[in-house]
Formats: sequence, structure tokens, C-alpha cells
Amino acid sequence: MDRLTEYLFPKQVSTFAADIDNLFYFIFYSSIVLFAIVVLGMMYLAVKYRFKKGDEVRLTSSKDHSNILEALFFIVPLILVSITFVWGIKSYLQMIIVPDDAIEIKVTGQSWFWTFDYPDGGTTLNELVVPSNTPIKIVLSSKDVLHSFFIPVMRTKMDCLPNRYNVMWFDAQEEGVYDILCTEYCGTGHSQMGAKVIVMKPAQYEAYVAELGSDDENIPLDELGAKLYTKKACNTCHTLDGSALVGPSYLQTSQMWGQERVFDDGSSTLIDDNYIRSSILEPQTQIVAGYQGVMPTYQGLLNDRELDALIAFLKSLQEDSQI
Ligand code: HEC
Ligand SMILES: [Cu+2]
Repeated sequence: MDRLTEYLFPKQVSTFAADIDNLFYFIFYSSIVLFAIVVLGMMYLAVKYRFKKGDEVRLTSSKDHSNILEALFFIVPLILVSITFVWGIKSYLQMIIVPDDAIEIKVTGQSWFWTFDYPDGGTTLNELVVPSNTPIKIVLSSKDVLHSFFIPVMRTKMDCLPNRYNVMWFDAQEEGVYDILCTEYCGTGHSQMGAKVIVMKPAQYEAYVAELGSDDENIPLDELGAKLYTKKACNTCHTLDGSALVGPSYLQTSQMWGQERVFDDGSSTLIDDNYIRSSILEPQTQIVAGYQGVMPTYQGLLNDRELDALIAFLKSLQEDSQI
């Protein structure tokens, strides 16, 4: 059975994986047995009672009814279906009832990548890190269209919807790196929307998550800026492709570096680091002509390094466009 499981299915890693596979095998094998009985019986009877030379022509069978056979046709499927039902309900309840002591990780689907938010504040992209032998509660949502979060080795899958949370859970029994797939067609990038789940020993996981927060310290400024650009929702109002949204495109601002920015009160200033910094911290003091003063202040939400990073990212756009 184990060899067959390996051949047909990915590894069984979650606590309920074996149960779900066994239910599948039960339905699969009972279907094969029923199929064999019906089809072989039919072939046997067709041959046995075929028309032979010299037979007298009878239009109906001499047998018209058998209570035993009818009871059999009724009771056997009823038993099989009842077993499937009770087994199915039990497995289903096991999958939807999240243990109280589960670690909660927030998963956000977005065209076309996954973001994972850990209880202590860290974030990873396309890499879900979890401790082994610990229940993990996954709270799912989407930033845009429908996605579906599937971890084959855990035998669990759930849709991700915008404006709504869905929940699933699993408890991984074995350390390793396994696939995560999006199983809801979500646009051109759908097939690339894969991620990995990395199951670690609990102690390793603790260390990993503790590192996460300080991870931002180690990456180059412009990369951190690119991350913050989406993480702090700048992208909801500023595009990177030159088109104006609620605010001017980040690309346009970068291309106007060193040039004059005119404000709605007729005053103007040259675009430089200080101007960008004050645009982010005190957006209401200088409103770019042609735009509404709707940008929220990021005072207190960004530290100095993060401000530097957003500025470095802005400048890197200008360099890219000059190539
Ligand atoms: C709710 C929409 C909104 C969000 C979110 C937002 N902005 Fe703005 N931003 C605007 C608008 C509108 C303007 C133009 C009006 C003004 O100057 O306040 C603007 C102006 C700016 C400017 C000046 C641009 C120029 O060309 O003069 C910069 C720089 C800027 N935003 C950076 C950011 C950064 C960085 C973030 C994220 C940390 C952000 N914005 C988040 C709406 C937004
Ligand atoms: Cu998707």
C-alpha cells in the first residue's frame, strides 16, 4: 500500500493525509469491485444466454423478478455509500476544526505571488516557513481576483477571496521543502504562481521568525524600497509605469528628478531627496498641481532607513528608464 501511495500521490505529510488517501482508496477499490461484478456478470450472461441455432424464439425472459437480487442491489450500495458518508464527514470535520493552540499565519494571494505574514510581524514572499509537529492555522485572503491555496503533501486546499477570510489548517509531520500551487485560474501569471512550504524543526522555526524582522536591515536600500512600495500600499495610488493614478506615477517623479515641481498654490520647488522626504511625511503642505491632497501622512509609520529606501527605489526607476 505504501509503495502504491508513493506512486499515485505525493508524500503524506499532514496528520490527516493518510486518512484522506485511505478514503480515496476505499471509494476507488469498491468502485473497481462493483465495476468488475457488473461488467463481468453482464458479459457472462450475454454469452451464456446468447441465441443459438435451434433455440425457440422467446420475446421475454421466463424469470421476471428476484427479491433477493433486488435487495442485494439496494443494500450493498447503501452500505458502501453510508460508509463513505460517515468516513467523509469525519475527515471533513478533522480538516475544518482548527486546534486551539494553532499558530496563525496570514496568507495573501495577489496576481501572481503569495505573501505570508507571521504572528510576530515578519513577512515572507512565496516561502511559507512552518514548524513541524505543530498545528498551523492559515487565514487566507486575496488582494485582487480569486486564487486557491493548495499544498498537495498536506492534502488541503482552500480558495482565497478578496474582501473575505477563509481558514484552513494542517500539522506537518516531517521536515522538508514542499510545493504550494495556485489552483484557481487567475490570469496570465497563474502557472507561475507557485510557492514552497518549508517545514522546519520548531526550534529552527523560532530562530527563523526572530530573524525575519531584522531581515530588512540586510537587503540593499532600493530593494527594500521596492518592498515597502507595495507593503505600505504606495502602489494603490502611484504606478510604476508612468500613468497617473490617484497620485503622480513614481516613474514620472523619478524622471523629473532635479526639475521643477509646480504646486496648486502656484509655488514650486526642485525635486530632490528632501522634497520626496517631505512629500511622504507631510504630503498636505505641498499639493502637486492637478492632484487632490488625499495622500495620508506616513509620519510615524516609516523609520529613517525605510524613508531612505523609498527614495533610493524612486531613483533606481530613473536609472532603469535611462538604459
Ligand atoms: C491614498 C493615495 C496615496 C497613497 C496611499 C500614497 N500617496 Fe503619495 N501622493 C498621493 C497624491 C494624490 C499625491 C499628489 C498630491 C500631493 O502632492 O499630496 C501624492 C504625492 C506623492 C509624492 C510627490 C510626487 C511628485 O511627483 O511630486 C511622493 C514622492 C509620494 N506621493 C510618495 C508616496 C509614497 C512613498 C507612498 C507610500 C509610502 C505614497 N506616496 C502613498 C496619493 C497617495
Ligand atoms: Cu492565483
